[in-house]
Amino acid sequence: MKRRQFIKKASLTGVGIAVGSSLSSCVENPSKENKNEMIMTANISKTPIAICTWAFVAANAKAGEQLSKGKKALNSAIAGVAIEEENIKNTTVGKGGAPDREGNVTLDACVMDSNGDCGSVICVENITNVAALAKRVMTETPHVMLTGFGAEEFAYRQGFKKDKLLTEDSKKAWEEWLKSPEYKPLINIENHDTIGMLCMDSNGNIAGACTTSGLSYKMKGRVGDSPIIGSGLFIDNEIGGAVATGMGEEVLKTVGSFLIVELMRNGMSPQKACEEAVKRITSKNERYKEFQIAYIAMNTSGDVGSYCIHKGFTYMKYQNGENKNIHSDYFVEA
Ligand code: SD4
Repeated sequence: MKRRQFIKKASLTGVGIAVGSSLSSCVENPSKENKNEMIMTANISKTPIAICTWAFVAANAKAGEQLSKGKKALNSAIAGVAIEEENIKNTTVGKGGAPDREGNVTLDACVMDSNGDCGSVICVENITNVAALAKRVMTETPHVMLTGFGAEEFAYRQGFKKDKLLTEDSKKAWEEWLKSPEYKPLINIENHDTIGMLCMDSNGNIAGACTTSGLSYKMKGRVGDSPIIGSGLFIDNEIGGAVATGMGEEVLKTVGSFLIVELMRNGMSPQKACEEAVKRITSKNERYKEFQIAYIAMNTSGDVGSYCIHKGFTYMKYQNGENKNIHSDYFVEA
């Protein structure tokens, strides 16, 4: 099979909404959980950066605003992605997310902090802010992952409110799908809205969050890459971080985000590392024409890169008070 490769240069499209541009060097009070980190990084002052998958202008602006106020990277990322978790128009994240084939909305999320700690929740029903819940798993339990009912019960014990995630619109769309329920676990551009976010705070620390309702009309119990540390998200504060969106099964097979961080460790730029991770998939799976995968990455110098299989993926970058939507380079034109 002949493969044609079209690589386009990234271009900037319009500047998004303005957010607080004055960069504060102040940091949050050190708590028990971040004391060591604060001591290690006390003298470093960096320009905060937030990047996220897709054109989530408000979510990235929120993270940028938090970072500019001196908030830590992880809390800023969680505040940013919460905007999409609560956005009922987004049909692949949080409340309003498309359900599985049986009509249950089940959410997946993970977070990773600059000190290497992480938390994850899988297949959670009735809770909107699952990235915040993943952080509680990280800080309030001896574990990394909680699934299903266990995660939901833990959420209530932590004070999270029970919410109805299936909205009228997503119920109607599911009922429409049920009329001819052909299930193709393929993912296209319209079906993509998972938010993965990486933040670098004014201490130069990197953390991230990834949150999704997964594939629309997935099999009951299906889990993709998004809550899996190393696949949907990975951070190494000495190197950088990466997040993924797209066909989770393929990201899982290549442990995509971990791969990108390791490639950066070996000297690649974020851009080259994202390209290599996408090519690892396209060189092994002829069906890449039928699904989309996109990665974004950032290193400790604040360099950012992105690459995807199909033209059409964009990402947000906040820096110095500007919140831009950027077209990613891609592997194939269509
Ligand atoms: C998944 N990676 O569950 C997610 C889907 C996604 O935008 O990214 N949708 O496989």
